[in-house]
Amino acid sequence: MYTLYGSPSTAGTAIHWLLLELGVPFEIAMLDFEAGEQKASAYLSINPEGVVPTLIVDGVAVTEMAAIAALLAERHPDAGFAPAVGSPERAAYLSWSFWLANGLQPAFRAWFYPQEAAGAQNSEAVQASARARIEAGLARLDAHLADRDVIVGDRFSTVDLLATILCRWSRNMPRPATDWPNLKRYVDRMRARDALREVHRREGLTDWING
Ligand SMILES: N[C@@H](CCC(=O)N[C@@H](CS)C(=O)NCC(=O)O)C(=O)O
Repeated sequence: MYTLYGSPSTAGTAIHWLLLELGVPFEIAMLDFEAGEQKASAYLSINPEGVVPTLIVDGVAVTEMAAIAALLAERHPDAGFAPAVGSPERAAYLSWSFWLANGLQPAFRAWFYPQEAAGAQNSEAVQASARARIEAGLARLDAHLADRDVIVGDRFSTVDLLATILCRWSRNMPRPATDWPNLKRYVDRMRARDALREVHRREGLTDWING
């Protein structure tokens, strides 16, 4: 039994979606961001950054969305959500996972929390730079997907899950991911997945999922 600490429409949604894809038993603790529950000392003791997601695995708190996704894929190899260690696709899997977590995701953090980088007075400049980084990242994904259905190899992996969630975060931006034609087709394929539709239902998210 896993316990996921999340909050609707956040990085926690990615792990919620993955748990549904895997069909494993889990319970979920939804934190109230309005009430600041993610910064309360009880939660900081399991996630010192005060962010979601955190997944409790065998009594141990695991943090970082991409790390949790890779760990779950590893713990449930029959699902085939990560290429096996030593397989030809493993390098691409690691590179894309780290790039999404370390390259693209921080740009979204800057877009949604622009005051963090240089104070509220510089939010506009931070958002402008975040937007440029996000659009460059989306263009890179779009080019990669020109002749492919998924990002790594020929089957769905946790890289697709991370990429799809980041694409979703762009939905209200000046240029959302669905503005790029290959990404639009890709996101539409992901939006047809039962577990992604189910996580929207469970988290009460009504926008984006139907295009
Ligand atoms: N690097 C972290 C970032 C997670 C993150 O930024 N989560 C956001 C929601 S998408 C959050 O918890 N924000 C609340 C806050 O910063 O107070 C991860 O990948 O898990």
